[in-house]
Amino acid sequence: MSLRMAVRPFFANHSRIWANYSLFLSKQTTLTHQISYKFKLAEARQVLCVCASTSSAPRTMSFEYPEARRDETVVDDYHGTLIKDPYRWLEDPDSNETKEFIEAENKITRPYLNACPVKDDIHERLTELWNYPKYSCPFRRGDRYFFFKNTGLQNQNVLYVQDSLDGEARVFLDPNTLSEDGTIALSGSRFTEDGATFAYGLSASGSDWITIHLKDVATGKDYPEVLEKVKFASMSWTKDHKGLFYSRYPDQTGKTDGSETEVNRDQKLCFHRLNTPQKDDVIVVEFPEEPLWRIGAEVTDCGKYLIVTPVRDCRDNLLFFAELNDYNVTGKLPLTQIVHKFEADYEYITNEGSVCIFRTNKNAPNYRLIKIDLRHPHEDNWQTLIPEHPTDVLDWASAVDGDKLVIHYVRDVKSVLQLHSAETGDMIQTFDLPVGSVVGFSGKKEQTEIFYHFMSFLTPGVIYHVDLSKKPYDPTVFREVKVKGFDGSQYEAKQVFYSSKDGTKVPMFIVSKKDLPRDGSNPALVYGYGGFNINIQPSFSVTRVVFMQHFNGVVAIPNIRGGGEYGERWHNAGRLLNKQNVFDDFQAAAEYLIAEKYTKPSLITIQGGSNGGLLVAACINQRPDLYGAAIVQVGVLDMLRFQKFTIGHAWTSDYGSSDNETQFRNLIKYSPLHNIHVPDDERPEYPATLVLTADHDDRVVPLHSLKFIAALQHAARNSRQKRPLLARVDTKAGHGGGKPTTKIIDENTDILCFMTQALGLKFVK
Ligand code: X98
Repeated sequence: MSLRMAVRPFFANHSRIWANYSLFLSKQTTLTHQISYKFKLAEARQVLCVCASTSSAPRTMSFEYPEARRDETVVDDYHGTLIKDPYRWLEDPDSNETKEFIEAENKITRPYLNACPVKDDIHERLTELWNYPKYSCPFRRGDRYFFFKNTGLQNQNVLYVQDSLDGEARVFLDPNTLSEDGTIALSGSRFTEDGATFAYGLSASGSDWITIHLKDVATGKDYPEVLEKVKFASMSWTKDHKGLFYSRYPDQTGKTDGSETEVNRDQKLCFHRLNTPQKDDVIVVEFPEEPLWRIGAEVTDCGKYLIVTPVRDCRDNLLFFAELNDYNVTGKLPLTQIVHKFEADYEYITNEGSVCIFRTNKNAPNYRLIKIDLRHPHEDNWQTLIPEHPTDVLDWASAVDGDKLVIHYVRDVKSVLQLHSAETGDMIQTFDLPVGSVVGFSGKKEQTEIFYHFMSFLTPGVIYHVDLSKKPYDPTVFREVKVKGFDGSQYEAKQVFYSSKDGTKVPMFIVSKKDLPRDGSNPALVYGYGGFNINIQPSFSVTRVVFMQHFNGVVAIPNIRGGGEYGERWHNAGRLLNKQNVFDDFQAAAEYLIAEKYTKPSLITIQGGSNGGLLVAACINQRPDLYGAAIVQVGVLDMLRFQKFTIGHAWTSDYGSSDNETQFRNLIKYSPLHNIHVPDDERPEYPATLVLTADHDDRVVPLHSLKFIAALQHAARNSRQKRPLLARVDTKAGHGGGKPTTKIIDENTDILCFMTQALGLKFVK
């Protein structure tokens, strides 16, 4: 699985999109929060905060922050600098003290959100608009077609099967039947090439842990075995359709339900034979000297090789292959190493005989396709098939119709889709697209048709079909979804390029109703991510529609550095010692919106999740004057200790690590937890801030949010801070992937209510 798939399930507003639509970009593998300590409530200073009515005149409401115990004795020595960590105790998710802190936080947040006078209107409108059918691209496996559909408000998408494209669709797998509350989700799946067997991952409560189940497609019955301890898994079937390569972690003591914080180490690549117990599985690849590596693997299209791609962090992989002479795999596979250094990405696309096509950014920051002959794999023999484009990023490639490749480029953040020859690399044709994103694709080398799924800010979804057996290759609309109550013609989406602090031009999408006044009176929601080579392309979001339609809101999405919008250079310009550029770009976006009179500081909400949560939290520390409200979702907020929990160690490729002195000196400058100020005469108060996390977030463990809110509220307590600083801690939920629709709607209702309350917004019916 590629990393760019892996992160996608997070995004609050994008999570459904990726869950619904992006399952097929990478051959169906899923794409894309003791009472020894006392709450001294009586001692806590009363905080006055703004509570909105349906008019824009604010009302006030008072509440008290829980006082979290500060343990001043916890002090770490980082290269000679002593740093206190008074809320270290919040790192234990199981202690009563932590549980009581969470309860106390929810206890002040819930009444504040529930007091929003238009809460029911917001919830009702979100629910109404959400209730439209969502489809994935259909895809053929064996003699059957499959597709995912959500009728509108179903908690989880349902997988359907049909004998032909216009045949009757029957439910194949309905995850909604697996739990009462929709908290069991499908997470990763793979059919055998003949379509006879379906391997599928199930995750509970939003955790990254999955169990793999195997279903006989003809009968719909599951095989008896269940594969456990699986996380960050590649799944790839042998071409006899009986053996599955997958990665798993060793048994570990303690919980593995996603509420634990232990580092994930010692992943192994295993081989499972269908209809046998997991205990008989064999380890085929392991790197015992490298406990933090994850091991990706893919059986080649011809079935003769296994491509093995170990990853140390969140960029660059090594490259090995093994010959699969027969599929009687009984132990370690003899590997031939092709790439010896972590210095670039290599992603297998397809092969003909021993010649494989890879997508790589080696000597090509915008990516290129290369051919490697496994008989002579030395780099000197590699050939470029499609050279790096000077401006467009080669985002993904997929083999279709025998000798062709569908290539997805990102050009100035918009999708470009092309058909190329796999022999020569030459372009055959471009599939014209409006401004927007290709969010799903299906097609195979042995098939003569493709489907692709287009989406944009104002287009909920169009699926196109192209028959490659007939020239000209004209796309036809296979399916188009409409959202009742949403008329795209009343809105406009544009892209601007603004100057950041150092003069860098940064693209930004701005979406709003047409003809909004440009007098600084509109509320604005500015969303950013800025990391890990990830692109934030246009997508349809019901929550944003509600904000635009009922609050006359302006949605702004700056494509700040750290992302992959302009390839590896854009990523490099926003990582490690360059991370401050990411925050500068985001701040410059807000300044642009103010200068251009879209909005004003007191009406700006900034929002981001995960790495984007870090972004938002760093920005409220650095420029509290620039924003009225901040939504910090599942953020990485303790930059000195993130590497010590679950998969955090993998993020050092973007953040560096406090273990390294130079990197420590950089991290301490922006780490949200370590840069909180007491608002006083010189330092402005914080924007109203809502910090969101969940009990089964094992990607960014909740302790980040808990320590941050405790420290923020401590700073506010004896200060001129008036605006609310609150935390919302969800249960039976994780980083975002697989979140049931009811929970997504509830969360987005709370976010819009928080903004309404904190900024004194008016809901226009
Ligand atoms: C990760 O941490 C990616 C973690 N991750 C993997 C691999 N597979 C995954 C599958 C599902 C979910 C996460 C996965 O590393 C994997 C497996 C084998 C080989 C290679 C990869 N990411 C970062 C993240 O979530 C951003 C990019 C993906 N962050 C949260 C960064 C900061 C906050």
